[in-house]
Amino acid sequence: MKRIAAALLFLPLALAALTVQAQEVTLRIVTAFPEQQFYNKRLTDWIDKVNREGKGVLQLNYIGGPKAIPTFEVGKSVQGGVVDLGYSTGAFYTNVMPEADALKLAQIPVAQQRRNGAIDYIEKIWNEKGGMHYLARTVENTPFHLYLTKKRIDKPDLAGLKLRITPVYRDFFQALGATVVQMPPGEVYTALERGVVDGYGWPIHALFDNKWEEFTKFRVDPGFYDAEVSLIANLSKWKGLTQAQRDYLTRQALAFEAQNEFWIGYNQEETRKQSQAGIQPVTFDAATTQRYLDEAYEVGWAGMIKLSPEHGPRLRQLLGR
Ligand code: 173
Repeated sequence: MKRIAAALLFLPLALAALTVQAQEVTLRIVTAFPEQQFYNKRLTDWIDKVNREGKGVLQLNYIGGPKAIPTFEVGKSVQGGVVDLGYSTGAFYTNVMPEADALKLAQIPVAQQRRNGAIDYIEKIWNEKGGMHYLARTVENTPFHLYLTKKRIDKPDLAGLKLRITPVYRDFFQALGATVVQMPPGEVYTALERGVVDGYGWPIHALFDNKWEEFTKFRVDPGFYDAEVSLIANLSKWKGLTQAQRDYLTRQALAFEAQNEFWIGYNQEETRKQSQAGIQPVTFDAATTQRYLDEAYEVGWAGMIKLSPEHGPRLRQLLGR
């Protein structure tokens, strides 16, 4: 009897300890970008802040990059719940759903996408087709470019060139006559070193993170599309969080998203570094430049609508200008 009474005495304490634990959840997060890439510095700074301010509510456990989960598997891993959160661009998880690659085609800022219903529509697709919750976009204001290792071009004709791509650039570079080969960022250095490719698609920034300037002679201007990198979450995990945990993560993710003007200055700096490294811009006359850009979006949307007749047209309305 005495023992039971003693046990009962401690029951509330034990239960209280359990509830406190139940209120703090730890989520596992991976990045699709190579370990040394600057994107991950911004990501881990954000994770540190989330962990500092989220004691007793929510903590993030940074698993790392492609050494843990290969770049093109991050989306699948989030979808299947192997990890709880992913940091990736949509082009890396078209194996989950083709619509993932549509975010690059946005011509309005993400803040406006939240107001005009684009993000609600994206959330619905990501839920239904990806088993994901779309948390936040943390890269925008960043065009992609074509970079060349040896041969200069004087018009937008890529015949005879073999280019490294991801789904971001496939339709456009092929439409201009290139031969394309897909590879994750982590394999590009070796491909350049071995002369396997004559160039590659990549944003205006983060070339130095990967030391590709060693093999890069030309950057074709103008840039096209808008690079997107986002935080995505496994949907069942998300739904299993408490309201307070969801609110906390949403607030932190939106604060991260609100920092995207950072890229404007950063990209100017990176462009300057490229010229210092001897990377020469290749430009076309005004009419050709306009045609180049128009073609990028035309074939980009045509490709998206072909892959997703169901969602492509609506995405174009919501994300276009
Ligand atoms: O080129 C790429 O690897 C790619 O598709 C991408 C997309 C967004 C940001 C950085 C790279």
